[in-house]
Amino acid sequence: MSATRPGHKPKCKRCRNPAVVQLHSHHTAFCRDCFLLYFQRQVQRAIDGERMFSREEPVLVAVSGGKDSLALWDVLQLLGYRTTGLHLNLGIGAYSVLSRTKTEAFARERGLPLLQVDFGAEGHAIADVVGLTRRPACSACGTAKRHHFDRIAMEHGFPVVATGHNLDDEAARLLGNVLRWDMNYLARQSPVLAPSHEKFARKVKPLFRLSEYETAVYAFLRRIDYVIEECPNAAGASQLLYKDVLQRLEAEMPGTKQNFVLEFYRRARSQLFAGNLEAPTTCSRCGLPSHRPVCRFCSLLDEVAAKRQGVRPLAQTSS
Ligand code: Q46
Ligand code: ZN
Repeated sequence: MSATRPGHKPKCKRCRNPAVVQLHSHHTAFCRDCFLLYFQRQVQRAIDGERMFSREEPVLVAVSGGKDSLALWDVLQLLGYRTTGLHLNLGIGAYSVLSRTKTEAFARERGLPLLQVDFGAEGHAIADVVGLTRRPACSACGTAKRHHFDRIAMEHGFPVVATGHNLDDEAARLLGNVLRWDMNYLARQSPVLAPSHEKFARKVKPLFRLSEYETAVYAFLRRIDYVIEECPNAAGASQLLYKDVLQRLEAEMPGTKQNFVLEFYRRARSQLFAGNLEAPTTCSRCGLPSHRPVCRFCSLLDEVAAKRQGVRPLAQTSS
């Protein structure tokens, strides 16, 4: 962090009014209005620079009720895009109840359309799946989320699904992938995942240039009421450790996270993986994209059904 002289009140770099936020990684400071403008411009730059979507395309925004996804929905609306929210009620106790309440209130207050999927009603509440299969919660949750993003996008005619992943999420994910040298995941880590299958929506991350701190400031300044509590399953997740390590590096060397992620996208990724992505085929059960004959989600449902009946699953779940 850069030191501020005692009694020195930072000024907005744009308009010279008193600043309310300092961004050390950009060596700058902004007042409220100029920060909101900066935030919008960063999102617009991400959308245009990565050709995420056009103004004509309807965008399905995955909204959890947390600050990032609600900030994303808010800024896309302000920028004039055609958005519909998609909330997945994961079935993780009080956390899911609160997440749904905040998401519904956000949509209602702004008159925005919201689609919902209830994992409990679909027979795979995450708490039940974990209890039955002993799978790590986040692995089951991620599999089910990806399935429903594609299913809802396809059923409702959305060519693109936007998620609220920010720079810190991308940096933590990149660090994890590099530490394991997971070439498959590295190849798929991108601000835009283009459809490689007719039933595969384009996945985009318009907040990838903005840090978690910046989205928190945006949500605060825009008075967005979001779920502050983390998912109880996030505690102890390696992602949090990676974020902590990266934050310590960032504190000593502002701009580290930005360089790490943006240079990976700008230079390293294309050189390492040009044309190397294996296209998925089709799951024989649900008809959605899959890299195996029966997709991970259908295998998960098999496993849950088998455990409920006390028999072995038909499709193996490991790949
Ligand atoms: S919601 Fe699901 Fe996260 Fe909770 S169970 Fe893990 S993946 S931590 S973004
Ligand atoms: Zn399937």
